[in-house]
Amino acid sequence: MTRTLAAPLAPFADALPVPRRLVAAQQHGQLSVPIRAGAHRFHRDLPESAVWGYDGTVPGPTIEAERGQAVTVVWRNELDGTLPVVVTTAPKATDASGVPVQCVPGLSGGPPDQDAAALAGHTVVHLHGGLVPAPYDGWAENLFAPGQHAVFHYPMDQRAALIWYHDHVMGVTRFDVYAGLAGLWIIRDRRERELGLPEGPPFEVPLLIQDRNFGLDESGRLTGQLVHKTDPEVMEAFPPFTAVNGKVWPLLEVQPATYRFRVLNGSNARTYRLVLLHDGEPELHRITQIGTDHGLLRTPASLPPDGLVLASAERADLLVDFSDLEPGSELTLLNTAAAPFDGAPFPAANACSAADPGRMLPYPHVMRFRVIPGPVTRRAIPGELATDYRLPSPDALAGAPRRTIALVERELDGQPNMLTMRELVITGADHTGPAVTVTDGERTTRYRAAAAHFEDATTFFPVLGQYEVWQLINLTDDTHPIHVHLDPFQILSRRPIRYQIPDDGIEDLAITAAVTLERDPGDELGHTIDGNERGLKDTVRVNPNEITEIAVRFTTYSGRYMYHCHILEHEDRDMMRPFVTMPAELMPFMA
Ligand SMILES: [Cu+2]
Repeated sequence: MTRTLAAPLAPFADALPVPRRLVAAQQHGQLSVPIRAGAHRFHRDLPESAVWGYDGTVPGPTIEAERGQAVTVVWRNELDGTLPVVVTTAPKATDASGVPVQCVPGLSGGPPDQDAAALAGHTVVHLHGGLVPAPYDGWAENLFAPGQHAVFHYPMDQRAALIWYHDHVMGVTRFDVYAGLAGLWIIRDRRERELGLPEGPPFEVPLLIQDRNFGLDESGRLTGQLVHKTDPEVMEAFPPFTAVNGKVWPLLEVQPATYRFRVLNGSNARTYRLVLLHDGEPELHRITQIGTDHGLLRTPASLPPDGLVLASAERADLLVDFSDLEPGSELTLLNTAAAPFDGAPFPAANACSAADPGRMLPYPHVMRFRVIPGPVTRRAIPGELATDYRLPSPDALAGAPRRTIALVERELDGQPNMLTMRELVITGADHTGPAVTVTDGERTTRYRAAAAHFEDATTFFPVLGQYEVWQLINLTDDTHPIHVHLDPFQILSRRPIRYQIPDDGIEDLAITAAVTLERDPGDELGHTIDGNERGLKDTVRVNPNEITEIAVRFTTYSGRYMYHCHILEHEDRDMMRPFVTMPAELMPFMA
């Protein structure tokens, strides 16, 4: 296996673009965003790519809102033509030289998917991380066609955070987001301003990270054509080129100052583990994490020693100190996470040698920072950040409803495996059919599957105002970022498990598995909750050989929402389920 692949594009050649800011207060909270086909250049040496974008741009404009000031957006679908992405499954997983086909540009002999080529621009917009009434949450089946529009009201009655908006169409979210339909949304509030955090340019910079692949012409030159390529063994797309704010491997000139980076992994499937290198050595001490998915942590957190892990849809609010660096100093942000990500450790000290085409990480580059002359401004980091939340006490959770979800992989003949979920309910000893058993010391709990597919009947009816504990059991070999719409949650625990699944044990509802709360002998994961995860989250990584428990409380809005894996290829292949939040007074009347 080749250890390195020559990059067909020069790294760190383009300046990092910053998406246009759309400040809601300047428009009296009334925004109108056209959704359009456009052209976008992902790298100075690439021809323009046809894209779909909010306002025709990739990424869309960054919408900035104030807590407590509602924003209305008219999302106007002006898409014309068909999906500007060539979708293909290559006939083989590796090329003649043994390199995974997903690491190289072009179609690798795969036929263009004709159904994808025929997709017209039906869309629906989801504000990920938004505390939003159900009619405006972007239900995956409530589409608006080209020429139609949707008027969505966002109360913005939630704490300051970096959230984001993106397409959420049933079955094709992976193509629509890949075509460009994603943008950032920042909510600001008084607490952040009290802390004197950088706000706006030049010291607050959003970084939206997404991997992309492109076509090749007959002479082997890169075209700008966006290509979504999978292979017979890997159903997720792991494109080789990392774009930040729409540029492949960009460069940002920084003053010798403290910067605030608002980071989002907006990739379809790839998880990043980010390491900052200076002269070949990791310098993670320059980075302090102050916020996560739903805003400020209680106290600043160091990054985990291996680097900052962000799965699809996870966010990080970072302060990075460049103040001691001489002009001309260069620091490089690298990714050390191979794909598909399974949580396996990789020491930051080895980041220089993280390239691994065999594990679909041909180019670890993400971006580079170059220090330019300027006033030295170093910002003290407050010791206390948020004071408005705490982990629910054991008392508060004692009577909480518990819900159990198994993440499973179903093998299918002649097509890639399907990653789905099973909602499990406790069953009595008299239940004789297939069951999932979970053994914790002396106690064994038996479950049967109550739902397997998105369109199966709803089984989750959380009551507003009441804490619930959701238990996610991972019976697959990969890490899944599970996203719950509406209110944020907190991670309670990650516990190692070993399990056995008999042959053909994963059927629709006839699912059989024996889970034991013990470490598997081959398991090298820490199953820790990192300091930077001890905040308000809306997406949690559930690692292999692990049960992850979260505490969630829906507070404000009743209605039909979704939870799902945020690997878009999984979400589109049915790793998504509904839930309905209800006011307590209505529960006695539910049939
Ligand atoms: Cu998944």
